[in-house]
Amino acid sequence: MISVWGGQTSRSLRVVWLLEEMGLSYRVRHVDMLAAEKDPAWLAINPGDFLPAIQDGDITMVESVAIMQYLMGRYGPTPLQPAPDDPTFPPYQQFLHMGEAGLATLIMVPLVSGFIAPAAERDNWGARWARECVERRRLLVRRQLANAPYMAGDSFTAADISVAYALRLAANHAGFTLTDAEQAYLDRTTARDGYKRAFDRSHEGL
Ligand SMILES: N[C@@H](CCC(=O)N[C@@H](CS)C(=O)NCC(=O)O)C(=O)O
Repeated sequence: MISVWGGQTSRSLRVVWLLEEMGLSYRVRHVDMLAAEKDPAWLAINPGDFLPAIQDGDITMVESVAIMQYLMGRYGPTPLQPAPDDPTFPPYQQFLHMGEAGLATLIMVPLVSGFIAPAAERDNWGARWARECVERRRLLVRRQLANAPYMAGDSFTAADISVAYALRLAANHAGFTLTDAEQAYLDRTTARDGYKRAFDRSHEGL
């Protein structure tokens, strides 16, 4: 069985959401990132100490988007991933990666600066720069939403799992204000049964 090492609001939600959408069996192993003493079993999985990670038989992987690509490749085909010759593949691929590399990674900077940094370091140039980058990059999301309900076009794909997670992180944990179109998109994607099950499984036993 696939094990997902994660936390309630961590990027493991992306992986669990994908697993739910694909109807695959898995178990969640919670990691307390704030624990004074790290669980040696967790550090053996990811000595870099960041979430999520998965184990699937002999395979251990980190990086949420790479994990999603692995799961779709290994257990697909799935409508969550258009074929490379499909016209929706280029926007799919772009937004799948933009959700993490272009958005969530940058969102983390104002997030940790605003909520974790010592008070004197909260308002800093790097955090302001990262926030402005995110604001500009969201223009690409909004341009897409002006033309289609989902990042790849008319159908929900893994690119939406990636981008919706980033918007949720921005709005719920980093003080960004979503536009009406972004909020409607977030509502639309997170209204899916797959998301609701993923959210519940991610919080189970806590
Ligand atoms: N690019 C990575 C980012 C992983 C990441 O930053 N995870 C956060 C939780 S959502 C974390 O564990 N942060 C703690 C740290 O990096 O020390 C991915 O998509 O999996």
